[in-house]
Amino acid sequence: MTFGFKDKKPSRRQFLSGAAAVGAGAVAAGAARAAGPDPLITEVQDWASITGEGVDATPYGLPIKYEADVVRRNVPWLTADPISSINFTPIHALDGTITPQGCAFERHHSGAIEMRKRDYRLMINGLVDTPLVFTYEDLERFPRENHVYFCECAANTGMEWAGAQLNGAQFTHGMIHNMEYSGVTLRTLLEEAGLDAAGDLKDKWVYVEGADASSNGRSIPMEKALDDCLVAFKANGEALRKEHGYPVRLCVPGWEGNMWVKWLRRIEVTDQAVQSREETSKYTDTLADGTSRKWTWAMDAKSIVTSPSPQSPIKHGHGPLVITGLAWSGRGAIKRVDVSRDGGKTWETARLAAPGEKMALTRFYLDTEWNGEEMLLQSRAMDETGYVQPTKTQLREVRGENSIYHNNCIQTWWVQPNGEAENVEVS
Ligand SMILES: Nc1nc2c(c(=O)[nH]1)N[C@H]1C(S)=C(S)[C@@H](COP(=O)(O)O)O[C@H]1N2
Ligand SMILES: [Mo]
Repeated sequence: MTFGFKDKKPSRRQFLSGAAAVGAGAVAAGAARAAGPDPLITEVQDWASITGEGVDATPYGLPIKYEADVVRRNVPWLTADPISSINFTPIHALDGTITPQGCAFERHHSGAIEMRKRDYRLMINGLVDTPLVFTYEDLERFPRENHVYFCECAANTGMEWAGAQLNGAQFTHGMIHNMEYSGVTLRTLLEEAGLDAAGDLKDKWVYVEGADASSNGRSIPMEKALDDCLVAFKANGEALRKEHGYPVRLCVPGWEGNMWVKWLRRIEVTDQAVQSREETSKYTDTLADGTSRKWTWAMDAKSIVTSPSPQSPIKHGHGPLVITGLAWSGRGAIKRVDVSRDGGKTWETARLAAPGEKMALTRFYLDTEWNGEEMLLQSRAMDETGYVQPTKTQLREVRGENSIYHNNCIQTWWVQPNGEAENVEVS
């Protein structure tokens, strides 16, 4: 049985009461004051006249059709082909901190592959006492941990170096997601293989590699591998989606997304970095003098106002306004977020929805008033190391304009009197 509501066109009467409600909102804290009978209240609606769908209509639920625009989006001109490409999380439309897998950005170098759990093998080799191969079931028998971590592609905001470019938080800052992962620590698996053969662990590395055609491979210092890396097989409580590396991916908390190898197939203990393509010619920042920064793994503290923003304009009238956004740091927990409405001249400290957690997204709110004045909206994150998110000018002074990766500068949205917002740059 199918069941659908007719899309209701507002009657003239509704329109009038709706308009009156906007006026009332200006004085009465956003609550609509009754200005006449509202047919949505006084008339029996379709949804109260017939029954809804039964329990088995949707064995695995999808978002309601009215939210169909809250989806990942790609910018076709950025890459030559969608197989080796990226799309963006609709951060302008989400709230809280957890990213649903269904709209979490994807970055593939050779497309998202489909692998059965029974075909999954994970090899540990190199400088270990006993080279080992694990099946998926083997991994499930080690002690498990749960952690919420953000994963940010180093290229996030990379198009904005030269000037304001893409009009929406989804496109400027949407190469990020934040999920609760369940899995086994990399340390547990390395210790199972035994590290005596590696000798002094201080100068040792692990090389991690994916099973897809790109074999996306990265060298990770042993210290990080033994600290907090997680071999994950669940995200937000359910199996990883194929886009995110089903059945097993690596989480490298706080470090650039490229190191979070999906479809993880091999971990090799080595006595030097492999200097793979992904850690030399790619994911490296060229400075103004043509030299490159070496090993830029951690994602520096960053924040973004997700609403209001170009894709999330102010549609209500004057009066109460909730300004909200996200902050994160690859070097620890977020301690404070400030919001400016005048392009960085004055700042107000925002309310953190919950105390910042290490290497995870933090939601901030500024509960304020807006009466149609123009705003140059910015946010500025501070993390527990004392680091303060830089302005674009400060970042350019140090890094020049040849970079793509690791752009964590303060973003500006110009909010106009009609509530619409635009990506602009203030120096
Ligand atoms: N095997 C494999 N792992 C990979 C990639 C890939 O193409 N293949 N892309 C990397 C890059 S560049 C990023 S930013 C993250 C993106 O993870 P996501 O697709 O789950 O968002 O995965 C990383 N791991
Ligand atoms: Mo990436």
